[in-house]
Amino acid sequence: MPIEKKLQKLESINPSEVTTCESTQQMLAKAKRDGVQTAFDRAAEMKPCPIGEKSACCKNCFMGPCRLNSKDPYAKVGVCGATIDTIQSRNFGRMVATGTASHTDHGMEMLKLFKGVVEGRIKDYQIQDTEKLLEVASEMGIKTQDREHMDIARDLYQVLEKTYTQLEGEIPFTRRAPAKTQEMWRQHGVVPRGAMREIMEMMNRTHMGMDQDYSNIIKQISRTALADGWGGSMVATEIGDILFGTPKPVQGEVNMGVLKEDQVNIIIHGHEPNLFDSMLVSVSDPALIEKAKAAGATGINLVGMCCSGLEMLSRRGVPHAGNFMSTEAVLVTGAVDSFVVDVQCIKQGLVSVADCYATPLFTTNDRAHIEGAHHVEFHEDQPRDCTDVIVEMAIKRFAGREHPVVIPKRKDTGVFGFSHEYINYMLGGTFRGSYAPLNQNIINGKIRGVAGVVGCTNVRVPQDSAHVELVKELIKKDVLVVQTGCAQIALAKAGLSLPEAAHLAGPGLSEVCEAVGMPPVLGLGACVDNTRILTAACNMVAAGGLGESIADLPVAGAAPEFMSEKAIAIGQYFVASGVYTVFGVTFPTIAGTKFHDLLFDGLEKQGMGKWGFAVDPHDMARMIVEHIEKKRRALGLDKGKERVLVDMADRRAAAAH
Ligand code: NFS
Repeated sequence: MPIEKKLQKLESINPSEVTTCESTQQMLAKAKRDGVQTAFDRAAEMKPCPIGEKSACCKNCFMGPCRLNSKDPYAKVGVCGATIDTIQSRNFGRMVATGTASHTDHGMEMLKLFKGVVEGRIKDYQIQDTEKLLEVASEMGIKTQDREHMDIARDLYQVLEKTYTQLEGEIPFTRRAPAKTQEMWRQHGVVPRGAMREIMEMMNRTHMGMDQDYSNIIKQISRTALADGWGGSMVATEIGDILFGTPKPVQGEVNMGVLKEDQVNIIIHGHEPNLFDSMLVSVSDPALIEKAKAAGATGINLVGMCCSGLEMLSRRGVPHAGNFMSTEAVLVTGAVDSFVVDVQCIKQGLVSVADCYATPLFTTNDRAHIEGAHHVEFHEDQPRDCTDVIVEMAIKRFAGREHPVVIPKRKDTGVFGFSHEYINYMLGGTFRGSYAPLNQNIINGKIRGVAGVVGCTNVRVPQDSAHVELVKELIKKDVLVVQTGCAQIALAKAGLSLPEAAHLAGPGLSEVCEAVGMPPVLGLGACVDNTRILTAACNMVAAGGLGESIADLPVAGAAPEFMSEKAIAIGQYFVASGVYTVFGVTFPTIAGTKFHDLLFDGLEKQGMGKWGFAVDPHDMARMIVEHIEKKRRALGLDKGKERVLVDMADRRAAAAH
């Protein structure tokens, strides 16, 4: 479609008001000149429905939909008699079921690939991290001594398959949690069986006429979410590490300035590392590089976006062009010669933007076609049948580039790839990997606690602003920040993913960062890698001195710009695991209702974590710091100064002798 035909009557958005990402601002201004519409324009025209926003609408049967939109949420009930608490909890449960389905389905695809590799059917991928294979296998009770790696891997497959299919009992990774956390789960009957079973039951219990007591529905909500965090997502991370390598710190470049005018630019956006890994092979093929040169390019430039990009930024240092709210804007550069997607977080609006700049948009996964996109299906047993075609099409588009190319200059550097294994090594040293030094620094108060700041960016918040403000505030208060997902790119663009950013932290945290040579903000990978935070929390409990369960730790989580149902599932598995979790933007319950109070208070009384909500990142930081201090007091750490503890300097001095 010619650009002139594109929307004439755009609601006038001011780029600097809707995003703090300079490159995105520049591209939105260009999009306006080009007459191209993006999600930012559509959001200005689309007011969120206030009833749906608060989950006060039930459309689970056709006697309705029923809207409980009176001032007093208890003034009305649905046609069947469903109360506001039933309606909100059912809606919340379905969001958690959907988010869990997304992560567990992704994890299952990784496991299917692993199966193909260990059975020898898939030849293009190998086990790249045998150390991790052995670790996870022995953790799962599989004998590893004097055995072939492939035999061990086959047994591991059998065990991990239960994450999905187990009809009774407890899924394998739940035994990773501290004993006291597991006990608390058992007491509430929320230890998950296989994810398929839990999602199925969640959907059934939210059907008309089923579970109609919010205090019972919440149990299935927690159980389903735990099947995500300690199930599907954890499998995706662990199998990803075994097949593609466990991340170690690597320097990488982020922002739109990673695109190159004189090269064939290919962007990969989505979630599954297999597609990206095979694309890396294709773009390194000398024959294809030759073809690109024959077309006048100096080379082929492969770049990631969103979680796919984070998988490869953390593992291989592949450049990253931006997060969720920049995916349309990057096409406006005119520099993208192929835009390739697989699953999740892919806006349908990308098709028309790509169309405006004659960029071919490829869908590659049978689970996610988009009307109007080119579908070239990716199969793991013949990956290059897909990836080579994409490279060839990109070269063709480069040769015939018909739009002027405008690439924002901004490019930032950061250090990424802090797996929980590496944190162990980094803080504990080569021969004595341990979380003890982290715990010691928390106990002595140099680090007050740890906060996970994660999740999406959302058009309803000036892009990146809440992430950056919140993280700056937290590190200033000596809270170590760990990150995953799109949040991580927001901070990398702000320059906080470098060890040099240590001076922005409070005196205690900056001292530790300088001693270790680490940034005050540690990027742990994609969104499924939130499970690295769970595992790190388990290690902190195991290292001692910070209580017996995850709920005892001085830690908290936040998703200040969330937008997806996956984020709700993640939030709930953190809460059910014992973590105070604060969301921004909006929250799908009505304050003052019984279900809302259960999420924001009652669950903590049951030994879990609880939800928090604040729009302003400074409020959010204050709530998190208060919570961390509350946990420190409960652990008796407020008297910390009198204790004699070994700090990093002492450890170094001791090591030198
Ligand atoms: Ni996670 Fe949000 Fe999507 Fe990744 Fe980005 S938007 S919930 S961070 S790409 S999943």
